[in-house]
This record gives sequence, structure tokens and C-alpha cells, in this order.
Amino acid sequence: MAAQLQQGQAKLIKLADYEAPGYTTEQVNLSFDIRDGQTEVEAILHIRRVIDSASSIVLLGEELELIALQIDGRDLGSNEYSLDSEALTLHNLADVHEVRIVTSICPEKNTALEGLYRSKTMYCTQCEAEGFRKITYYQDRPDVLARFTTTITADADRYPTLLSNGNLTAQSLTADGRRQVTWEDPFPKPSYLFALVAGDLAVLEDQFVTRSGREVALKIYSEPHNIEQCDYAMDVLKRCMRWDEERFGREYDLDIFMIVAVEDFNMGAMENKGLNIFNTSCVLASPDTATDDAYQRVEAVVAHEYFHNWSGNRVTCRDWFQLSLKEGFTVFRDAEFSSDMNSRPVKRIEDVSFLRSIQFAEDAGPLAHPVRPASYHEISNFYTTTIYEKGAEVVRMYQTLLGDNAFRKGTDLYFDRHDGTAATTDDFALAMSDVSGIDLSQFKRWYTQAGTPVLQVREDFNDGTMTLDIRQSCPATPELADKEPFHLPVCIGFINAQGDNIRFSQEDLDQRVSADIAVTLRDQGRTLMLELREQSTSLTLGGLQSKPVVSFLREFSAPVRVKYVRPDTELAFLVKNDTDGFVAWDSQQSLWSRYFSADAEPLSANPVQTLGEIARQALTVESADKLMLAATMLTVPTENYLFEELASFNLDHLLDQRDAVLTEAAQTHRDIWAELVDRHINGQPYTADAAGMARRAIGNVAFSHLCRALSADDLAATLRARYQSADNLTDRRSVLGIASRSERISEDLRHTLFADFYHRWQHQALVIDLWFNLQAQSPLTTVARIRELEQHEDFDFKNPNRARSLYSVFAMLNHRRFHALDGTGYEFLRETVAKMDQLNPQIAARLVTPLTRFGRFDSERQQLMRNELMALSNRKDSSKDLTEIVNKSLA
Ligand code: B3K
Ligand code: ZN
Repeated sequence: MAAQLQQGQAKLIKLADYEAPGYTTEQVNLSFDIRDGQTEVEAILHIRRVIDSASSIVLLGEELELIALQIDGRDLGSNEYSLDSEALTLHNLADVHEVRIVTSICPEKNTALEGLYRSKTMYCTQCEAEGFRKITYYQDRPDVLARFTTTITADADRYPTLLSNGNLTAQSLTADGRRQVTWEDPFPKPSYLFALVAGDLAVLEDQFVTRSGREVALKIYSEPHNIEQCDYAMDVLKRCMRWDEERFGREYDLDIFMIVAVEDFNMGAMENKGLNIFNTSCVLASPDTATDDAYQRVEAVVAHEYFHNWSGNRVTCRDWFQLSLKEGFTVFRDAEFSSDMNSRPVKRIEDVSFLRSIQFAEDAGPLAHPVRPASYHEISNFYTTTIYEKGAEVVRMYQTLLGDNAFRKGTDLYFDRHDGTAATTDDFALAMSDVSGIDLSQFKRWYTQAGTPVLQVREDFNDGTMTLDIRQSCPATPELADKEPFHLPVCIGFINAQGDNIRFSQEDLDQRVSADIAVTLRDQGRTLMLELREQSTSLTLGGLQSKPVVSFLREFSAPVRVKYVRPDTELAFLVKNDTDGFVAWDSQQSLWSRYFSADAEPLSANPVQTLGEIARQALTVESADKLMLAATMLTVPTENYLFEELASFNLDHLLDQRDAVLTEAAQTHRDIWAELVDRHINGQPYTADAAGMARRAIGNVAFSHLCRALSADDLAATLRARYQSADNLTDRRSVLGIASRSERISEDLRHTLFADFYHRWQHQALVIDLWFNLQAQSPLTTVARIRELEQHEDFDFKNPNRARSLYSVFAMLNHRRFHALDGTGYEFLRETVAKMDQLNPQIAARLVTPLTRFGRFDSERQQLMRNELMALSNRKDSSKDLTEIVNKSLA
């Protein structure tokens, strides 16, 4: 039994206990008076009774100093309200009132970065999920939608930029020379979408004309030294605004849209109405300061936050259990945007790879929870990959089941029906079934049952007839042991011996296919969509000349694991022939998984050999999409991916085996790597477009393989030369990544390269994050060295990006050191988490994640990891964020 934490233990909030509020707030007038060390906030709330029997209102508030409280202009008697550390409750109320509340807060001391806080030279806010209650007493719950007017007063010289949601309606200088502005947001919104920024900021301006002719001013603000790096985000913004009109029929609704880049931010960005606030890492980009991956992240996050204007803001969530309603849907929307802007199969592969390495791990561990959780202690802990990425998979399945046209009708209906209100995942499902006539009641199990379903597939070919038997099951998870079967789409294709898709007409389907389930044709007859509902399903396909190879789960049509008994040679065939990029890639991954399996039989097809074939094929292609796809297929699965894919493994052996096979692949295909490097890297100047990105992707994968095949002397010379000639961060990162972890170069050379990189980019925070990151993930970096890096003058414990680039990277990627059997890696993480929890509980609760994944390691490591979790559990003063994660892990 785990020791239960006393201090941080918070109340369990349950979906089943949801009650609509008796009063609502219709209008809020906020005034902020910002002064050094103290900000005074006046809130004037216009409240109205909405449930006849109600007579009191609960205004939540934390860490606030209450200075004044009045109702309808008079002070309150002590029997008219009650106040504790979490709420101010007003009693004996009539139908409508005007409540005036004045509070005092200290943003300068706010290290949790929730509520109003200070980041470098500016003030900014983060209110989702429950940060607004750290600003003033309020009905801080998403089903209360009010109109906000915000007045900000601050020193005119130091804070000339004063921003909030909506439109700027007044600005002036006060009698004592302070600057005062007023913003009015015409759209009713929940408090979590409130935002304020005060600073001395530079701005990049542009304009967008919506399809109905509305002129929208676009502004991206940053501290002046970063403004040169905002052009790409602006370009993305304009593209995604147009795309959302075309693809989802969603138009922007205010006259101004602003983004502000801040250095200290707990996560990626925040979709506050009309005033998105971004972590600099998700908005800044230039060839020298952002890798191609970083550019893609900027593209995805700018779009994601913008898309929230409809999926989240215009239609918001009734309560936080519905979080995936906005997050899963918006991740799906941003993924579709990125797919349209870049290579669709590559985006799908990247997403599946992430899902398998991170979300599957969560779903298989002690913190597993459904896409719509039934309870929580601390909502911040539920901004998880299950809510986001699995939630997006659930939305994708609606689209696959309904077909593109009906799905679009469904999203239109959902937006129309719920515009200006707070909705639930049931509302979303209802819109989808109303437009399609499909009964989605069983499908809704995806929202209530956690765990990754498993499909067990058996095939049989006899006398020109192919039979596929599919059985679904789902492992027990903390909230539920016995699962009911899921309703899910499985897309499959059949490939003939010549390597071509067999195409089906509706007539073929009627005559040759027999199944106990609905089967629909997709992709001009090349793909069949099977609708699984039962635990076991069978499909037969007759009239075949010879045995076809099944292309299973095309486009990864459902977030499941597949166990398919079939020869390795068929996988190799799919790697080569499948037109579905995902299945081709997936087949190569399956070969790798078989290769690394502890109980592997000798393979009839070797992934090193298929790797060579992919590389050879890559020499014959030119298009950016094809080169990108080849680059993903040439990447050997990461350790984290293998941890999730392999039923069991011996960690040390797996790491050694992975290193050895990388060397084998490098040497076996050395000439092809050299040729790919020659063709795509050498002498190619940097271009920021898709073609340039694809060249760098394939070139750098080939380069890292090639480096393993070079002699020590050649390696040193090659790294030096390529570091010198690199004209962008993607290439520099590739060289430093190899230098950081290669035992075959001298310590001296490693040091020289890292020192040079540091001196050149010392003033670019995001590049220095990468400098810490690359060192932290190298197996050559010991815990002792990490402790030295912590002492570096550029290390800043309070800055989430910097902390993540050292600690999270160490614990997530430096497997040799973090999982060292002397327990020093685990111990170091525990110490760090405990220290972080004093400052920033949200970050601490994320940082501890690698310890909670103990279940997949051997018993000795499990014990060591659990010991550290126990030590955290025994601490007296843990936050409720950390307490919930630690206790659930040990339960
Ligand atoms: N909605 C925010 C996340 C807020 C997290 C608060 N702990 C960013 C996003 O998903 O767009
Ligand atoms: Zn989001």
C-alpha cells in the first residue's frame, strides 16, 4: 500500500456530481492597476439568477488579498458572505446584482506561472484551466460565459503595450502620467479565455481579409530582440485562417487577432480570445535559430491555437471532463492542416509514432484514464496525450466512419447548434449521428473506457478465398477491468503478387465479399472500410487467383495495437509495395520489433536488408513528399517506441542491440548513405521550402548512418567540416547530435564544437535550450555532468523551457544514465521534482512522468523507481498536482 500524502491531498471532483450554476455572470468589468510588486484588481460583476431555487453564488479565489466587497453599491454585513482559502460565497441574493470586488495580487512572486505573472520584462496571464481565480474572485468554471471589459493602467514608459481580449476602445494618459487602455470583448466567454499582457513590446503587423470581406488586423508581439523571428508565424497564421474557411467553413470574428511570445510559459501556447499567448518556442523561427522540426511545430501550434477560436472558444466546454471536446478536435484540425501543407503520410506516421511511444505508454500505465475522465483531483494533470492525441484519433474515427462529406455536415451542425454555449462530448456525438443516421451509442465507449484495444488478426487462404478473423480485446485499466467491445473502423486493402492494389467495384463487394459486418468501399475501390462492433468479426473474399497480401489498418484508421500472425516476408513485401505510406512504414517498424523481440525466431526478412532497399529506392526519387517519406522509413525506431512495442525486453541488452544494428546498417549500406549525403547535402544551399526540408531530412538521416561507418579520423574530419559549412540549425543540430554521443571522437573535439556553438548563439535562448538538450540526452552525459550543467550560468531553474531541456530530456531520452542500476538517475529526478514542486507544481507533475512508467522495466529497476515515488509520497508539503500523480502511480 502506498503511503498517502496528507498535505496536498485535494478533493476528488466527479463528472457525476456536475451541477449547473444557480447564478451566472453576464458582464464583467475588470480594472488592473499594475505597480511594482503589487497589482490591484477591481472586478465589477453583473450577476443574474438562472435557477429559481438558487440564493447564493460561489466565487472561487486562491492566494488573493480581499480589499473591498460591495453589492449594489453597499458594503456587506458579515452574515451576507463567507470566505475561506478557496472561495467567497455570497448569500441571500435576489435576481440580479452588481458585485464589486477589489483584490490585491503579486505577479512578481508568482513562480507557478498560472494567473497573472511576470516573464522577463513583461506581465502576462495564463488562466486555463483554473488560473483566473488567482486574479480575482469569480465563477471560474467554463459554463459561465460573460462579456468582459478590461481596463489596464501602468507606467507609460515601461509598459507602453497594454493588451487584452477583444477590441481596443479607449486609451489615454492619466493625470499622474500613467497609460490607461480599455479593451472590450463582444463575445461572451468563460474566464479561462481571459488574457492580459503589459510590456514594452515590438510588433509585426499584417492583415487578413476574410471570405466575407472582414478586414482583420494581425499582430504578433515579442520582446524587441525577437521580432525578426516572427515572420514565419505570420505566414502560418494567414495560411491557417484561409484553410479553416475552406475546410471547415470557419471564419474569424473580431477585427483584430494578436499573438504574444513570452519566454516563461508552462506549455506550448494558449488560445485566449483574440489574444493568443505563446511560448517563444512555438512562435519564433529563423534558419539559424530553429530546426525544421521547430518550424513544423510553429506551424502546428499557431494553427492549433487559431483553430480553437471555433473549437473551444465559440463553442466551449461545459466542464473540464469535456476537455477533449476542444483539445482532441483541435489537434485533429491542426493535424489535417499540417497534412495539407506538407506530406500527408509523413504527418500521419509522425503522429502514430508519437501516439505509440507516449500515449500507449500512458494508456498502459497507472495513470491511464479515458478520453472523458470520470474524476480528477487536479485538472492540470489531465492535459495529457490521451485527452489530446487519443482524443484526436477519436475525432478522426468519426470522419472515417461517416465519410468526409457527412463528417463536415456534422461539424457544421455542431458549430451551429452550440455556438456561444458550453457543450459536451455527447453533443458532438449527437451532431455526428444526426447528420449520418449512424447509431453512435457504442462508439461513445471510446470516451469512457481507457486502455489501448488490441486486434488479433488471423488470415487463411484456401481455394481462391481469403478469410480474415479479427478479435478485439482491451486490457484492464485502473478505472475498469472488463471492457465492452469498441465500435471502430478498420481500413484494409489487398495487394496482388505483382504489387498492385486489387480494386473492387460495388458489384465485387456484393458478390465476392461476405462479412458479418458493414463494409464500405473507399479510395476508389482500393480500400475496404470494415466497421467492427463485435468482439470477433470475420470477412471472406472470394474469386482470387493467388493469395493477396493484406494491407491492414490503412492510414492507422483506429488507435489500436495489432497482432497479426503473418510471415516476415509479407511485411517486407508491404514495405516495398504498399501505396499506403503508413502501412509501408508500419511494416518496416514491425520488422524492427520482431528483430528486437526477446523471443524472436530467426527472421525470414531482415529489417537491415529492407532498410537498404528503401535507401536504394530513395536514390531514384526527387519529390519532396517521397524523400520525406523515405527519411522517416530510414529512421530506426527510438528506444521509447520499442519499449512500448515489445512485449518484454532486457533494457541493457536492447540498448546494446540497437547500437549494434545501427552500426551494422551503417556498414552494410555505406555506399548508399554516402551517395544520399552527396546528393542531398553537399553543396546544397539552405532553402526554407518543402524541397529544402526534404533534402535535409533524407540527407541528415543518411549522414548519421554514414558517420557510424567512418573510421575515427574520417569521422572527426567530417564532423568538423560539416559543422563549419552548415548554414542552418537543422544541419548543425545533426552534427552536434552525433558529436555529443560518439565515443569515437575525442573529448577535445566534442568540447570545441559545443563551445563554439555556445558562444555563437549565447543570446538566443531557444538555441541554448538545444545546447542543454543535446548534452542531456547523450549517453556520455552522467548525472554528475548534469549537475554541472545545472550550475551553468545560463541554466535557469525557473524557466520551463530550460528546465525541460535539461531534466525531462535526461529522463526521457538518456536511457543509459537515467536507468543506471545504481539508481542515481532516478534519485536525481526525484530530488529535482521535489525542488520544482516548491516553485511550479504543474511542471513538477510533468517532470515526474518517467518515474511513473516503471511498469515496463525489470523488477530491480521497478523497485528503485517505486522507492523514489515513495520518497515523494512521504513528503509533507507536496502540491496537489504532484500528489495526485504520485499516489495514482503507487496505487
Ligand atoms: N488550451 C491550452 C492548454 C492549457 C493548459 C493548462 N494547464 C493550450 C492548447 O491546448 O491549445
Ligand atoms: Zn488546444
